[in-house]
Amino acid sequence: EVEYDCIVIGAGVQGSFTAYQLAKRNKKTLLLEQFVLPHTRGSSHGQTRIIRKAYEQDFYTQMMDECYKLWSQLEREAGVTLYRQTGLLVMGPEHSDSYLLYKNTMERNNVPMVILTPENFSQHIPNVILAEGDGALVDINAGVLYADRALKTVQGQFQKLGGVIRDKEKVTDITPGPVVTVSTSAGVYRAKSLVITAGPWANKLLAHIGLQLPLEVEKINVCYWKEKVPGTYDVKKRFPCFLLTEGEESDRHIYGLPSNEYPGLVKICYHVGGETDPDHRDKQTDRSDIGILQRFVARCFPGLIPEPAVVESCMYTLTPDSHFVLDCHPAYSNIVFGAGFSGHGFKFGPIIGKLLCELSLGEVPSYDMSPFRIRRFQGNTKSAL
Ligand code: PYC
Repeated sequence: EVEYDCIVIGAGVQGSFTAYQLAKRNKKTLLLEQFVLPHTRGSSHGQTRIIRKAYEQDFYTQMMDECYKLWSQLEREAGVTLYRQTGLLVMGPEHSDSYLLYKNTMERNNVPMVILTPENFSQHIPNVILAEGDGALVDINAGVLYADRALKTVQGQFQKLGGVIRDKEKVTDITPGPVVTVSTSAGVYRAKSLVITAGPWANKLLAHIGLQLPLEVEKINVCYWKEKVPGTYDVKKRFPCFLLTEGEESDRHIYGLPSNEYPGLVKICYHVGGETDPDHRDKQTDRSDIGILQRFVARCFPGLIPEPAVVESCMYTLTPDSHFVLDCHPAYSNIVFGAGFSGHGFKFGPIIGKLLCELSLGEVPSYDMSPFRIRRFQGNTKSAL
């Protein structure tokens, strides 16, 4: 007997939104999670993430249009606040390829923005030093997503729609076929289709169905920096999130969020970590980024103590080009997977959920999927972030 229309493996942000979308379409759905929920072992925990339309590629900017609407639909449905507008400050060498790609993509797609000049910068963004030669612009509607709350909300809505979540059940085997059988540490389940959204465990799961993707798992140090005067960089004062665009120097892979989750502490992180095995991540701690961050904070954020006050960790699963993987198994079209969100996938959760739901139902997806298909790995790749 087939008990479910669909089984989703992995209850992080992408799996939870996929399960929710399936339940909205009246599909009987089981969402499996290997750990007790909520947990901090994957890539969807923590209180905040950045939401933005500022991107180098049109396809991400365009997907975010609908995605903002889906976030606010979920807020209305559940009666909670998940997004707070702060703006996103983008800084980078004014004539560099990466900075110009952000600026041009935003202009081309009519993303509301303000371009700052070295003369008016400190009026708009007090207590930040703009590096010599850097351009600066603000993606006005960008802001903060309340990540833990968002995950809890979408899982709650899924359950309200009749969806079943089973946590603390590790998948031990997958048998493909017109009916897919999934064995876990606690039971055996059968469904017409399967979605795998296992974050850093993607390749461990995909091995059961004979697939391996070019993914690298990294452990990122999530650093919080103390304000000398509490409130200087606070979300309540609309201090923006920020990111530095790509460039020659190693300190370009930096991003930050205003003080919010921990009052008086600003999150500023380096977007590159050390390679890790998600099952042994506690053993591996690469702190070579901390010095880069300290020098950046000392130079550009005079209102912060240049020593991290709290360091947490988060896992990134990177593809060679930093673009997501959203695709079907080449031999079994009823097995779909989302992986390799490369440290920038959280904000896309609602639209990824919709796309994986469409793929698993055999429908034509709402967006051009060519940037996300696995066949691109057969050719050359280029970085996205
Ligand atoms: O995608 O905006 C983003 C982001 C910020 C930090 C990590 N990812």
